[in-house]
Amino acid sequence: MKLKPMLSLLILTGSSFALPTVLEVKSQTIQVNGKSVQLGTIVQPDGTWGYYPQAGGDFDVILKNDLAESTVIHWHGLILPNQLDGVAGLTQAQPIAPGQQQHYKFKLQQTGSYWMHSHQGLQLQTGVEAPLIILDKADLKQQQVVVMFQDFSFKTPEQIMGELKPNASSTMHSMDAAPVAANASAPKMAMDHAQMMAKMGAESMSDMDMDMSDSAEHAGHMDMAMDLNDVEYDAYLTNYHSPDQPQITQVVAGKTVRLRFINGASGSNFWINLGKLNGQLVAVDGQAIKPFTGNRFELALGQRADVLVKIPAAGGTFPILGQVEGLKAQTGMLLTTQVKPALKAIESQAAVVAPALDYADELKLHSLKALASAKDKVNLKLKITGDMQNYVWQINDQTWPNVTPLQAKQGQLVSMTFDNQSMMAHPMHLHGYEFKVISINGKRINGAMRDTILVLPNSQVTVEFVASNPGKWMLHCHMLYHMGAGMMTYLDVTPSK
Ligand SMILES: [Cu+2]
Repeated sequence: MKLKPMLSLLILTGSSFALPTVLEVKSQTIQVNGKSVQLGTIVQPDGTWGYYPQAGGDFDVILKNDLAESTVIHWHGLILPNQLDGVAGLTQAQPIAPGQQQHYKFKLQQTGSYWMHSHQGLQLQTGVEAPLIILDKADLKQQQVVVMFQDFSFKTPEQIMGELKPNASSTMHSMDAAPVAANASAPKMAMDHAQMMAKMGAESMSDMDMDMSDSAEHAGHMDMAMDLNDVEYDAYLTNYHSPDQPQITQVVAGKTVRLRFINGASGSNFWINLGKLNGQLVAVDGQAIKPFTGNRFELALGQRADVLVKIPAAGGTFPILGQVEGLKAQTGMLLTTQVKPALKAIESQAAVVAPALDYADELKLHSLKALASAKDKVNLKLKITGDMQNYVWQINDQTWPNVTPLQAKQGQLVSMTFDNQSMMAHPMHLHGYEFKVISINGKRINGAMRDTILVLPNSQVTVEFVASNPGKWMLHCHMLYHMGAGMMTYLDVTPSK
C-alpha cells in the first residue's frame, strides 16, 4: 500500500467532468511487532489511501468490495443523503457482497477532516478505514499530513468480544443477553473505575492546563488501566505503522504543516502529544474553532483534530505521538527535515501513564459557527447505562436492535442530552449531522461543532442541531465493543410536508 502523507494538491484542479474516484476495500499485509499480519484498508487503484475531494464539488465514489466478506462503508461526519450513509439494515437493505460495488454521489456541503470506516459488525477492528479529507483552496498553502491512530490485536474482533462478553453469540447485535436492570451490580470493575474516577476527577478537572509529564500522581494510577480500556491491545499503530517502523514524512524547516489527526481506533482514546513542538488546534471533527495553542490535545474515538505546527528553522526530526489514556503505550510518526534521520523509531512506552480524558479541552473549544435557528424545539434524552459483568451497554434501557427510535421533525431544533449513568466514558456519534456542544454538566458553553462527543462517566452533555436532513440516522457509542453489545439506536427525522 502506498501512503500519500503529503496530499496530492493536483486534485484541486480537477474539472467537474471528472470520473468517479474508485475506492477499493481490500486486504493488505503489514508488519506489527515484527510479524506479518493481514489488515483491511480502503485505497484508490494507484495506492492512495482514502479520498480527498475538493470542497464545493461532488462526492463521487465507486466503492468496490475486494474483501472475501461483505462490507459497508460509512462516511463518518459527512452531511449526505440518508440512503448513502452506509448502514446495512437501516439506510440500505444489504451490505456490499464480495466482488460487488456501489456508487455514491452527492454535493459536498463541508470542508475539513472526516473519516471513512466499515460499519459492518466488528470489521472496523480489522483496519477497514481511511482518511476522508475535504480540501479547500486555503489548504494549498500548507503541507497536509494525515495522522490516524489505530489499535491492533493479534486476536480476531470476535475473540475479543467473546472475552468481554462470555455469553455472546458470534454475531454482532445479537439479542441473546437476558434483560438487565439499569446499573445492575457489576461489582469489581465498575467499583474500581468509580473509585479511580473519583480520585482522578478532582485533580484533572481542576487543572485546566494539565501537564501529564509533571504529575507523578498519574504514574501511581497503573491499576486504572484495565478500567479505562476494556481491551488489552498488542500494538497501537499510526497510519498502519507500528512504533518500531513508523511513517517518516519529509517536512520543510520554517514551514507550517497541517496535521490532520483521526482517532481510527476501535477501543482506545488518545492524547495527542506533539513532543518538542507546540501546535495550534484549529478544527475539531472537521469544524473550525477559535484556535488555541498547546502541546497535548484530547482525541476520543471517532474524533478528528486539525493542528498546525511550525517546523523550527533549525530543522530536525520531530515525533508526533498518540498516547492511550490510562496507559504508557503510545504510537506515532516522525516529521523530519533530514534526508537520513538519525531517529527511526517511536518509543512504544511513554515515561508515565496518561490520565483519563476529561472535559478540560472540550470546555476550551468554541465554534466559529452559530447554530441555525428554528421555530420549533424538541428535547431528547439519552440515558446511558452499562452492566460491565454481562457486558451490556444501553441507551434508554434498550439494546440494539430492539430499540424505539428517537423522533424529530424536519426543521425542528433538536436538543439532545446524553446522561451517562455508567462508569465508563462513551464517545457518542450521530450520523449525518453536525451538532453544537452547548452544555457540560449544566454549565452553558459556546462549544464546538462536532459529530462525536465524549461523554464522561456520571456526567451530562447537551448538544443542539437543526434537524434539516430527513432520514434514519444512527446514534451510537463509537467504542466498537459497546456498540457491538447494543449501545446503538437511531434518530428518525421525518420530512416536513
Ligand atoms: Cu461506550
